[in-house]
Amino acid sequence: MRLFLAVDLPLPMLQQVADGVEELRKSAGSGRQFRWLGTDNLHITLKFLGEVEESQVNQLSGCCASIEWSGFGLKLGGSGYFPSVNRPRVFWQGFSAGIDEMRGLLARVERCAAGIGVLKDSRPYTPHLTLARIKPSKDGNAVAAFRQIQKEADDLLPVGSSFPVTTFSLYQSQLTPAGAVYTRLDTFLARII
Ligand code: 2AM
Repeated sequence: MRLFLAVDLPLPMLQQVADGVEELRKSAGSGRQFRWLGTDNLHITLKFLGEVEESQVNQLSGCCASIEWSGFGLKLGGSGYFPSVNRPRVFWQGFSAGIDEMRGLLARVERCAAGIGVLKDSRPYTPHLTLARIKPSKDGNAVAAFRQIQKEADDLLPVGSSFPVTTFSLYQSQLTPAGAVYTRLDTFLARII
């Protein structure tokens, strides 16, 4: 099974982000290059696990449930592109507070999951909310358009809004011709909220 761990936005905040994304979808025009994500696919990935044997899912869940962590706040920040505005593949909204706490939570997950063969990511973790995936293009004018979308996003999205993180979830990702379908399999609560 293809699995990942993610933190979800509380519903009112998710709706605000989704409303902003809807405006950006319109503003990007026919949006040939941007594939905007809908509310069902907006989440903050904590760790992409990839293919995990079905027999290991219970162990993985047990491990995530056993982690001792305290709830914390995340504050939405500005938007940006991975890997860069010149070669963008992902358009995201970042965070201006709570990043170290997300990293701390990931470190705890990785410490526990190492016992069942889940490897640590070698790249530093940058928490983000993917808003759109971008098809590569050779259009020389695209960079200006990407910058413009970013500027608009920072006006349309709830930048500066905070919300509490008190749970994270284990998701299954199924790749279908119509796009990825994510199904929540389990949810893990902070010990101290
Ligand atoms: P994202 O956090 O930028 O959205 C499920 O596929 C989730 O895991 C996605 O939200 C995705 O990126 C994240 N992810 C991280 N690494 C991935 C990889 N190598 N392949 C697929 N998804 C990955």
